Amino acid sequence: MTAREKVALITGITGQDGAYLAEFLLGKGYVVHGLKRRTSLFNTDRIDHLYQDRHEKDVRFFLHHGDLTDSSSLTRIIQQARPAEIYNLAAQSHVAVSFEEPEYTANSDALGALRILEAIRILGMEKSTRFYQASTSELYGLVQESPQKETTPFYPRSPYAVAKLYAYWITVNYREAYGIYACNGILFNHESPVRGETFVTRKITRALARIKLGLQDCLYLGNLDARRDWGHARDYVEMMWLMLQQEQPEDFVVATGVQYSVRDFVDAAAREFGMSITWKGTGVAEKGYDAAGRCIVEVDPRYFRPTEVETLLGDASKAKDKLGWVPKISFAELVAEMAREDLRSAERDELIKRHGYQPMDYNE
Ligand code: NDP
Ligand code: GDR
Repeated sequence: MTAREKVALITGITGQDGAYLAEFLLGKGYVVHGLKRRTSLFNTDRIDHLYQDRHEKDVRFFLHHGDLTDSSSLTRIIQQARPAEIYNLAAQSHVAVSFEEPEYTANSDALGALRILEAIRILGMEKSTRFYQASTSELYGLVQESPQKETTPFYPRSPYAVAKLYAYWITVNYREAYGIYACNGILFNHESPVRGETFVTRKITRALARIKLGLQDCLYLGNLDARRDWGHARDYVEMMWLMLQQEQPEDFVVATGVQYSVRDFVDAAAREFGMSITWKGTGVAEKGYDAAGRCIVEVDPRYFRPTEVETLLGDASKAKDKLGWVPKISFAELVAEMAREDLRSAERDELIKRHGYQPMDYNE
């Protein structure tokens, strides 16, 4: 089968990675089916530019209502779409939220993967469908060696990571037990201008843009010392696809091999806005001041997690050696792109405000 005729199903298509992957696969000539949840407000902002009216000719992009917690919808959609590749990106993906909704997180993130693998089996598609599982560097949690690679032992530190650990192993088990072409991409943190607004990078670029334009006074953060290996989502979705194009299914770490702290990210983003931050105090009393001496960053213990992942650093040598993959977008370019896009949207809000309308800010 040529790539032109290939059909893919993406769960989590309305999320950050789903949007980038859908665009990438459509660019390769795929027919793309996406699973989206029913929500009371539209949740398709990130993929609206890909939408095609069903009445158009040669439609290659289809959305279906479904949910990872609902086997019937998953089985039906797989039966209808008969995808050659399934990318399971859907998840309750927020680590802090998983402490508040541990059971739902397990249901969607752990059992969701099982439900899809069972659907493949029930429909007799073991030999015709390849499966990608969105695994995560959070599996390493309390790290046992650094940098982390495919053979590094796991030590999950949140209900999210524990649920993803189940999904990781059920993917390996269905590969070994039933011969399904199933792989785990162990992806380290990856960001973009469409990153969810409550993940730390986007929270920072969005807040600093608004502070610069006088729309907000202060950015409240949790652990400034946490260290992450941050890449760009555009680079990482390419690896998801590459992993499904091999002869044999395997698991891969996807990372940049460079690590920064949350504080470093704040400094880098501030520089993009022409601001500089002076840090004073330590621990919960640490604060960041701008050149005019105004406090614009404060630590709020509300954002601390019951068990934290202090440091993650990936070694993606296997991806480089076997698939020739290396990230193309640097940390500096990532921060610059996110800052630029958030400044644009803050400028829109500022214009609206200047003309007498006060938009509500529901985001934290
Ligand atoms: P997002 O949170 O941006 O997107 C998650 C997607 O899953 C959204 O489309 C969301 O729908 C959907 N979803 C959530 N719950 C359900 C459910 N019960 N049924 C169906 N759909 C559901 O995540 P990312 O795009 O950043 O991440 C993609 C995947 O990769 C996730 O599984 C995440 O855990 C994993 N991952 C992410 C990393 C990262 O740094 N971004 C790193 C490693 C792994 P809606 O839009 O309606 O909320
Ligand atoms: P993470 O991403 O937990 O690594 O999970 P997040 O951006 O939420 O946190 C990164 C680190 O920053 C610290 N932090 C804060 N985090 C948030 N969200 N808000 C804050 O105010 C804040 N202040 C400090 C956190 O404590 C943490 O140490 C992401 C998700 O995309 C997962 O789905 C994915 O599996 C992993 O990345 C790899």
